[in-house]
Amino acid sequence: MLTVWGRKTSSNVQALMWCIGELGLEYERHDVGHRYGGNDTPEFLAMNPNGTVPVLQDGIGEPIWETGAILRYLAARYGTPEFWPSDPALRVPVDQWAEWAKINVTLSFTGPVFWRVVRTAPSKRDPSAIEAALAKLNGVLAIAEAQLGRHAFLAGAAFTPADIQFGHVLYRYFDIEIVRPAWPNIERYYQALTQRGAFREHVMVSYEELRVVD
Ligand SMILES: N[C@@H](CCC(=O)N[C@@H](CS)C(=O)NCC(=O)O)C(=O)O
Repeated sequence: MLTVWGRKTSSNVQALMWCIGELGLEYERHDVGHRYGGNDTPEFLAMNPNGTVPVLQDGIGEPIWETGAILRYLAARYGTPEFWPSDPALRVPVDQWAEWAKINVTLSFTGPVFWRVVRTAPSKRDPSAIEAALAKLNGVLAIAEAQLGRHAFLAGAAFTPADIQFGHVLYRYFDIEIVRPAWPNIERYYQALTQRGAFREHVMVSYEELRVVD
């Protein structure tokens, strides 16, 4: 049994839960973080000194933090060779695109765009900052658009953790009120993700509890 600490509106928790769902693993999840609190207690900080979610514990094993590390742990322990190949030469594109998505897409979207649009009161929003952030994000998404023109999934023909690190922000990207260029390949890919049960259950989740209003 897996235990997850983290609220379901956290994008990183969503990535982890989507992975758990894809792998068909049993879990229990505790709402922690943001309005639920609980991530500044001595008990939580003993599990994760950063005070961030998610944290995963597999059975009575050591608690694990950093979503990328958790995904790799689950992939290695419970995934198929197609999901996360054991051959380093076959695995490296998966890790490469997963790292790329985490560092470029997530960091260019969540704070700079999503927070400025949803987690900022309308009267305090800064349209020029949002526009500049979208321009930067678009430069990164153009790389994904080209890659998805060549492959069904981000790292090739198979669904892998790279798709989780990239795809988990797409629900919010396509749902919030922003200007989006046409991305035919990303849109085709996103539509395919929305057909996956685990994506629908764990990623297509209301973010209204995060919204800041005037
Ligand atoms: N690099 C960490 C970042 C974790 C992180 O920043 N989590 C956010 C939620 S997405 C958090 O804990 N925020 C504080 C809170 O929810 O109270 C990871 O990938 O797991």
